[in-house]
Amino acid sequence: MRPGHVAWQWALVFSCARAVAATIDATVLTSAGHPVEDAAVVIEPVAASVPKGKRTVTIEQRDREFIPYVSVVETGTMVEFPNRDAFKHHIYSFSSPKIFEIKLYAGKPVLPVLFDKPGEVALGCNIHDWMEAYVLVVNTPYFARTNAAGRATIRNVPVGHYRLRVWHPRQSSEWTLRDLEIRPGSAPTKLALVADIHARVLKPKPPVDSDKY
Ligand SMILES: [Cu+2]
Repeated sequence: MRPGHVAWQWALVFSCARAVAATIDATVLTSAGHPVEDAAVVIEPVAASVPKGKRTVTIEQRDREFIPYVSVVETGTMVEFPNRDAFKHHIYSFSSPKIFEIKLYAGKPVLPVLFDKPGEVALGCNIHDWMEAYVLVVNTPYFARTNAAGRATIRNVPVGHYRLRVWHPRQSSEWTLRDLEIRPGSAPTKLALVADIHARVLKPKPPVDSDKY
């Protein structure tokens, strides 16, 4: 095939993708109007299945905390848990979508953990009681996590019918749900989403002692 032909094909694919996909610009607020950080904004197709991406994401153990506090991953994602501290962690989950533990380890565990079922997974550490983090496993590649201003941007969402969900570890009620229709267009779809969510409360941790606990 001539090189010029290939270039033309790619140009066509690119322009089509631009025409039939949209950007969602969501802001999550409490009912009192405060921005919510670390909320998952998830857009699930109602009917069509979407091609699965193969990804690996990282949840660090640093300064005796999990970073980040909330991760959103597509079903089938591998998660690595590198320990950046100078002492050991022993992390676990008892949540049914993914029950596992990585016993006392330093550095990077040999194998990443496969999150192969959708649902909510709470992480803890046997050594450090205050360590907590959450993994939300979803059947869609269209999601984002809100920043400190409560904003999350999801790009390249194809035109179609979706269910939009907002989730947070400290929500008072069930998922916030809304139907969403994505139409062709270049301007971002702006959504203001109000959810019954309490801000994260950092659990107190003792100073590092001589045993590097
Ligand atoms: Cu720990």
